[in-house]
Order: sequence, then C-alpha cells, then structure tokens
Amino acid sequence: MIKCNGCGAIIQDTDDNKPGFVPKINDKTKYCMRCYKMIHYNELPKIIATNEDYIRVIDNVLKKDGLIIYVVDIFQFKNTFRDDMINRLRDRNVILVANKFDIFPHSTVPLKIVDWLNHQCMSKSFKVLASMVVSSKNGLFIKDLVSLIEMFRKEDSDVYFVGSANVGKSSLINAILRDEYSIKTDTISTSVIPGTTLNEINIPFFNDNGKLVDTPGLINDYDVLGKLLPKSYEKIMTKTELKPKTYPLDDNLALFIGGLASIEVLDKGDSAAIIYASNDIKIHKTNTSRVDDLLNNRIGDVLLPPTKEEVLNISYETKEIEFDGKKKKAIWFSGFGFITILGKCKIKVRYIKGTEVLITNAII
Ligand SMILES: Nc1nc2c(ncn2[C@@H]2O[C@H](COP(=O)(O)OP(=O)(O)O)[C@@H](O)[C@H]2O)c(=O)[nH]1
Ligand SMILES: [Mg+2]
Repeated sequence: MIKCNGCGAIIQDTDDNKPGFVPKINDKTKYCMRCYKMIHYNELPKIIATNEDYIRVIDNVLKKDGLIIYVVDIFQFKNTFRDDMINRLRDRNVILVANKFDIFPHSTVPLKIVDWLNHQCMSKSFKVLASMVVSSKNGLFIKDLVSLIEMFRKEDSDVYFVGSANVGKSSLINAILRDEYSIKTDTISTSVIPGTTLNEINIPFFNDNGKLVDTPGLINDYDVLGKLLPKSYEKIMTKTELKPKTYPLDDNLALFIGGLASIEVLDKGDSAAIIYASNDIKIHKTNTSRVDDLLNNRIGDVLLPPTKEEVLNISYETKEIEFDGKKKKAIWFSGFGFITILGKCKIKVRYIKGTEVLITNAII
C-alpha cells in the first residue's frame, strides 16, 4: 500500500473518480494523478472530500497521544478558531499557532497578537501550552515553533497539525522541512482550494521515529468562499501585506468591501473604521442614499468581487450594531477580513446570507 505524498490518499489504479488514482502504479509512484497535476501544472483538483470524511480522520488522529499543533489563520481568526475544534482539543497538549502573519501590516507587534490569542483562549476556557504567530510563507518564527515542539513533545511520539481547511497546515510543515533540511520544493501539496488534503500524511522527522502528521481540515460552511467560484478565491485570499484603509465615520457614509459586505453609518458619534481586506477587493465609499441602486445594479462591476456570474447565487442580510467606544472592536467577516471600529457609533452591517459576522476586541 502506497499513500500519496500530496494528499495522503491510498494510491490505486482502478477508479479514476476516487481519491489516489494513477493510471499505473510503479516503484516510483509518489503522488496520485490529482496531486501530480496540482503540483506540476497548477490544475484544480476534481476530488474534494466532505467534512464527514475529515471528522473521521481527525477523530482518529486525536485518539493518539501526541503533541497537537492547532493551526489557525490569523486573518480568518474567527472562522478558524472554532468551537467544534476547540472542544475536540480540550485537555490535550496543544500549541496554538496563528499562521499567515506576513499578511498583517509590517508595524504589527507579534507579542501583542500573542497576548490577544491568549485572551481568546482564556475566554473559551481553552488551555494551551503556548500561543504564537508564524508565517509559513516567509519562514517567520518557524525556528521558534520547532524549538517549542522539541520542548513539549514526548519521546517517541508524533506531532499532529490540525485546523480548518486553508489555514496553511501543509504549508507550515513544508516550511519546517525547508527550514530544517533546506528542502527547496514543497513536499506536501498546498492549494487555495479548501479540502485538498484528504487523509493524514506522515512525515518522518525526529531521530526517535517521531513523525510530523498533516491532516485534512474542516471546511467552514459559513465561509464566503463557499458562495463564490474558485476563480475568485485568489482575489479574496490575501497574499501580500495588507494595506489597511481608514475612514472617519460621517453621517450617511456607506462603505462597500466589493460586493461582499458593507457598513452604513446610522449614528456617527466620534468614530472611524479601518478596513483590513485583500488589496484586490475594491473598497467603494458612497452615500447611504446610493446603496439600493448599487446593490441592484452595480454588483459585479463597481462592487467586485463577486462577479456577475456569482451574484446570481447571492443574497444579503443586515444587522445593526452599536459600539460604545470604550474598547477598539473588530467585526470579522467569514472568509475575507475584518473591520476595526474606533469610537462610539451605530452602524448597519450587510453581509452575504449564509456567512457569519462576529465581533471581538480588536486584534490590531
Ligand atoms: N500569505 C500567506 N499565505 C499562506 C501561508 N501559509 C499558507 N498560505 C496559503 O494558504 C493557502 C492554503 O494553504 P495550505 O497549506 O494548502 O492549507 P491547509 O489546507 O491548511 O493545508 C495556500 O494558498 C497557501 O499558499 C502564509 O504563511 N502566508
Ligand atoms: Mg493541507
């Protein structure tokens, strides 16, 4: 039995609609055809597993007694620090790792983010051995993570990387291998499409036979990606450092984050909003009197993404939220970013139906 190094599926040459297919197995077979194409030709995978498949794999992994690296996406914190995952991880040895720190503005102080992460854990009574930020993209703090792993791992045991789809678990393991062994090419396949790792993948790593184990991630049903087509994913998933945009909140101001969300000022107080979203999403500033016309006629051109094609499957919901101005707050949108609110105000938030809007103390 050979397992694909890319997605972990068992390699087989009998059914091309099932995971792990190759036309012919031989001694050199390392990847299934799907991962081979993903790695070499950037083709999109056809086989995507469901959350039921994932839960089975993850629960199986959690039966074993090893150090757990719970990876979250710092930019998608609210969707990736999930109750269903936290509840599975209670009373286990967990290091919380917030990946993609490279996306945050250069001036962000890592220790402040770590404080904030610890606070989020405390608010859920979730005990972790340590919290940290890393970037698997530029290698930031990867060495520190390896030191922590070496400190907390028990002899002969494995280290499990768990977390939602797309947080960068596979990229993180690749980054560790790059850092430790100077391996230049990626060992495990990574992708903007959620759900490309199908099974656990074992990477021998420690001298005592201990392994790094990559696992598939749960897909968040509320994620905005699920409402859009794959060609928009690259636009929405920030790849480069965020350039936050600040707007004083004036009476009747409306701000659209593409056609993905908007806020309208109902009572301005003395306040401002800072938008953190991919630089490829257009921010459109307008007057509340123009909102209906924009929503009816301009999504897919002025308000982009979504595209005209995607609009057909989207509707919106709104929520009025009041901020008392005592603490900086963050409004998190599932899948594409957050808005920090400073000061006292009342606003109407519009978001795509089926996605979530969640409020925390501001992360930055
Ligand atoms: N900007 C940035 N993107 C990352 C980082 N790590 C992973 N990604 C991207 O996030 C996407 C998902 O990564 P992947 O490793 O496949 O996530 P997994 O599903 O958790 O294994 C890919 O498009 C990666 O390029 C990071 O540190 N910074
Ligand atoms: Mg993966």
